[in-house]
Amino acid sequence: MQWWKEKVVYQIYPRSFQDSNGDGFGDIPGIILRLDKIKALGAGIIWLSPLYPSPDADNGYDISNYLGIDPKYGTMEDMENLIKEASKRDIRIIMDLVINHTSDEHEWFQKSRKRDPEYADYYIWRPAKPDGGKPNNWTGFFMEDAWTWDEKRGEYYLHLFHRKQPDLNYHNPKVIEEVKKILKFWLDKGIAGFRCDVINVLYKESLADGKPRLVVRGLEHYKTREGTHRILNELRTEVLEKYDCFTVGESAMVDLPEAKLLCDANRRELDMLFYFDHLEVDRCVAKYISKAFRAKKFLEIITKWQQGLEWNAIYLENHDQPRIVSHYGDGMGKYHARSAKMLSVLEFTIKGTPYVYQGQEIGMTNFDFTDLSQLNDVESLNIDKLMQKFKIPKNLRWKWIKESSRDNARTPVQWDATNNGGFSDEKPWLPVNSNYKKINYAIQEKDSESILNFYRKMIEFRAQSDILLEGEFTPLWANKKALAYKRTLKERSLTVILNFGHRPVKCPHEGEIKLSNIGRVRLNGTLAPYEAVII
Ligand code: ISL
Repeated sequence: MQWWKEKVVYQIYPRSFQDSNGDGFGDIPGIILRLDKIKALGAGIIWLSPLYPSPDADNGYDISNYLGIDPKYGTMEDMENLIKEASKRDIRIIMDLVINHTSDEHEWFQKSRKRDPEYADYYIWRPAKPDGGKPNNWTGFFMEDAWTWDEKRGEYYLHLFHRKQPDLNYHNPKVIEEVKKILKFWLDKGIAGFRCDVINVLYKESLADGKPRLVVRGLEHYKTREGTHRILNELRTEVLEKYDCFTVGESAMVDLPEAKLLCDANRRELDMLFYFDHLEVDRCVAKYISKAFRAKKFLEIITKWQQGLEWNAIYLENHDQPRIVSHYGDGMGKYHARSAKMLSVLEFTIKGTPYVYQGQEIGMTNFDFTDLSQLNDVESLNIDKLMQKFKIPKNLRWKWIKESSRDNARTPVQWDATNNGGFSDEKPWLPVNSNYKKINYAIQEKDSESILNFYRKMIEFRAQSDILLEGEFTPLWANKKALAYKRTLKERSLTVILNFGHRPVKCPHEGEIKLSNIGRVRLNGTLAPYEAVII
């Protein structure tokens, strides 16, 4: 089994992880200070969200230099030190690779605007239509038009995200060569792989008008096209395979047939993929509007991906998603800890590489902001503007944004009960959730029954179980709020039963309990609220 299948990944969103120099921003020396905690959790890989120089139109996902470190996070020496310190603890590091777009402040874009012959075709430039209109009707992921006029060049450029994130032109072989240089640069520094941002939209096959859709109009012209498969194969065979590394792609609106192509080992493209289906069981209009959670539907989705792909990237949270305990758990309710533990049983008992997002292991909850003005997330701010156009009343807009905002996951990590949750001595860039005195690392480290200690136990349990690492996944049953599945290796199996609801449910199983989130020793026909058992 490849090493990246056995290990657990810990995602760090650097600006909210640990500030070491009192500027309100997390930084690399801060990460080094906390490495022992990640080790104690049992994670063996760290994924770092972008640390590259960036004007921060999208919190670092707009990169102005791929071969540098943004001074607010530290220096290249700090980065090298982090790789070394992590390695001492047997932890490997993967970087975020954001290559669909750069920042408009990247040197390439600056030269491209001026039609510098070397860079003129690095981006997707088009003249205005004869009537002055935009080149096509596409809209982007941040609910804006996908084209912006550039005065200097006298043309429109395409951006699927923010207007400060122009899309690179993958019809230009020079762009692919640049990406190879970036990969080599970091791999030579000892990086163990990449999380590849929106990787299935790189290649724009045509720029024809898109079919009518509310958001991302034009998607059918660039989602998982043949050109993208070709580029991924080229990067893999010419660069990545020469190193001991792996890739996890992040995909926009990918379906199973597309994912199968992207992850098929024989095609040599990606090693695994993040998709969103399983987090949208209770959402409609992508993720913005909520509906009831149905365990039956959830199990169907899990089963589809578990049985459809050889290997999955398992995650319940990241920097774009609400906190899982507030989403599928009981939030700050009386079952906060129990539901967080139940969700960890899910995460570590399905087949794939688990990704834990910073703070998930202590059950951090959604933010408790009270007003839109406190938000930073460009996506939330834009969706509010769009909803205003549709005359959606303010209280409803706030309700939906509160549930879906990416800032839910971006508040600083709650380390202890001191000022700013031990994250920083100064005012943090985004406020600390006011529940930090109740939910923090220091308290949970001392409490053997804490969520944190349960996570450690689950990670260890998975590491010791060949059934959980390699076994086949079979769904057993589900009703509105509870579900069960089995993992089988040869003649041995483990059955996992999870209750996602506030009420007890019938549980038709018998057997020796291997693990329980409420300390149960015997099954008696019912499962308690938010209970999880492995038998
Ligand atoms: O958040 C989303 C789905 O819940 C998305 O639409 C998200 O914007 C998309 O999945 C792409 O995300 C990635 O690329 C973006 C960046 O803003 C996100 O933070 C990143 O994870 C653009 O680089």
